[in-house]
Amino acid sequence: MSLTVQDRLESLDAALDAGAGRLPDALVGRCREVVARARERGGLSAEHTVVALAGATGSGKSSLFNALAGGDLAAVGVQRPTTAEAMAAVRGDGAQALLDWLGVQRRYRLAADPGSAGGLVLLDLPDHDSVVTEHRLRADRLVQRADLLVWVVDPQKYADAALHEGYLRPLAGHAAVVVLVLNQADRLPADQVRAVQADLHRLAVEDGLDKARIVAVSARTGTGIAELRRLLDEAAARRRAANDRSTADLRSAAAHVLAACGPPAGPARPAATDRLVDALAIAAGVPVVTEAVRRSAVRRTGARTGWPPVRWVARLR
Ligand SMILES: Nc1nc2c(ncn2[C@@H]2O[C@H](COP(=O)(O)OP(=O)(O)O)[C@@H](O)[C@H]2O)c(=O)[nH]1
Ligand SMILES: [Mg+2]
Repeated sequence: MSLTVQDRLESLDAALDAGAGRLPDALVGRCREVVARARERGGLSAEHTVVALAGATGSGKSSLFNALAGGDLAAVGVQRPTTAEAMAAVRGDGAQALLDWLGVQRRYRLAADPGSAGGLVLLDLPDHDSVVTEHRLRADRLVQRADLLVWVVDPQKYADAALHEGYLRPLAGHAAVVVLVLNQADRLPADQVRAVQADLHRLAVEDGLDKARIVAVSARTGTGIAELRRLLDEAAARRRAANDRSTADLRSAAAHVLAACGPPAGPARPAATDRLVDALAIAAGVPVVTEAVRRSAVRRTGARTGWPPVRWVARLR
């Protein structure tokens, strides 16, 4: 799909204008936020890839952060058992405005690595399941703003419903910018690591993240860390993750709007509806639109008109 992020966000914006007052307010509000975020990220460093280490309490995010950052941060360590505020390890100049937008104050510089191209902002997030609301909100904000999401899970909690239903399922269609890391692999024999990885893959498929990469690591022994670092370095070198994240967000938002519109109403469909659907088709990309229409058509079998507020359609005639 050759549509640019700019094409998509303008189309979605136009569709939201056309649908304002007729689409559910909460949906319009969420979609406006998606548009604003994509626009803001597009105005910030394209040289840097923002990688967030997200996950539950004790999964090992902070340990992984230190392992990935190498000796640079080892001296800093993590003073408290839980991470209250995000911390950034930054490679490459010119990330200040991006870090301000992310709202991350604790910043450390990573040594330049001659073997890796592309700027990197590696973030250690507070726990998404923290008992402290403020920590949770900080984590959520960064989950929304990061380019590439590394979800850190452990052998005990990898199947938690709170993770899959609350965080991974809403990221359906985002597989290009999601990596699932099974940490603490040292706690299992090798065959069980493979079994858990396979089960995690099964759950990821259910979450709509079929192609998300899965890596087994141990922050404690160092197993798999080089592979994970290589994966992140490759993403930084490609400089595509910010674009891919915004594209996935905009497609998903457009598909939700389209689903709220219902299926096409047939030959008598008014022109304004066509315009909105065209705008959404551009925002989402045709395959997503087709899929959304099909799903909503199934859900609304029997509905006589595709457009939710029949009143609105009537008013436009
Ligand atoms: N066995 C083992 N323990 C780990 C590993 N990674 C982290 N831990 C331990 O798990 C606990 C929580 O780690 P931490 O990095 O603070 O997790 P966070 O809450 O996700 O940031 C600490 O006691 C770590 O030493 C690992 O790969 N293997
Ligand atoms: Mg932590």
